[in-house]
Amino acid sequence: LDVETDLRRALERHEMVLNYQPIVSLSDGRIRGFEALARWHHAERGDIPPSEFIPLAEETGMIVELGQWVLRNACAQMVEWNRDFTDQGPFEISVNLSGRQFTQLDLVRMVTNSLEGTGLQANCLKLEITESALMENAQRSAQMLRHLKELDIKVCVDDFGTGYSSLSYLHTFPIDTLKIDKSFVQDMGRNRHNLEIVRTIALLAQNLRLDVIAEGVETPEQLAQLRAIGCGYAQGFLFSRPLTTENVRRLLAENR
Ligand code: G
Ligand code: G
Ligand code: MN
Ligand code: NA
Repeated sequence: LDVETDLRRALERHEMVLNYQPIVSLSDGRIRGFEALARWHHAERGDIPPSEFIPLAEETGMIVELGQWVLRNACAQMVEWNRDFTDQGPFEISVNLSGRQFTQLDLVRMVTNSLEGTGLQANCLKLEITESALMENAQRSAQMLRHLKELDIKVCVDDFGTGYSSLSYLHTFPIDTLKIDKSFVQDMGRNRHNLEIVRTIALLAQNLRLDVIAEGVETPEQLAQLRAIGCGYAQGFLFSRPLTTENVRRLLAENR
């Protein structure tokens, strides 16, 4: 099976779609934005999860084309919702970048093209980069982040707490948001240690003037603990699973 051909065909045949998971402000319960999550409904093989096809796309180099498609589509979608739901927005759209995408030389141009091509306001776009991808080459990352920030977009460190950030780098990276990895959030109730880790990350974010999002929030108990800690934003099945575009539209229409 030729994965590269398969991936290319997936885009042409519209087998690839984006789902959107709401990110909620804990201060007022409003939707702050959405994370775009790629889904592959393969015609013969059924659903293939991103944990499988993203690494394949990286190996074959198809990640460049796929990433371009994701970014462009997510930006276009957000222009539409920000136009149709001015009562609730403007929303931010978070787009994941793999390590390989983040080191792509023409990333800045790709982002610029997506913004100009869709008309999305730059400060409505947030790129999510994992802590480990950022730390792979911290100096090069700092430089790439500076170029991205010149576009006036936002940057979120994904899966925070699972990599090895040196605090001195964190301080010099021009980032906007820390997203606390779900492994810590999901274990808060059972494991006192993880509750303290979440509290410490929230405090760190506060001191560095960064927004903080807890991901993987599934229970009202976790939500209560996050509120008590003073965590600003949350994302997880408790609020909503990743939704199809039709279901996001329905949700926003109901919220009016
Ligand atoms: O949605 P789900 O939990 O299955 O996502 C699994 C992983 O795939 C997550 O780490 C997520 O960041 C990643 N992922 C989902 N969509 C994209 C995408 O469009 N681009 C990249 N690079 N990663 C994605
Ligand atoms: O690595 P990244 O944070 O980009 O991945 C986000 C993934 O987390 C998505 O695949 C999404 O489906 C998943 N996710 C979102 N909310 C929850 C949740 O409450 N519980 C679990 N187990 N997974 C979640
Ligand atoms: Mn993410
Ligand atoms: Na994550």
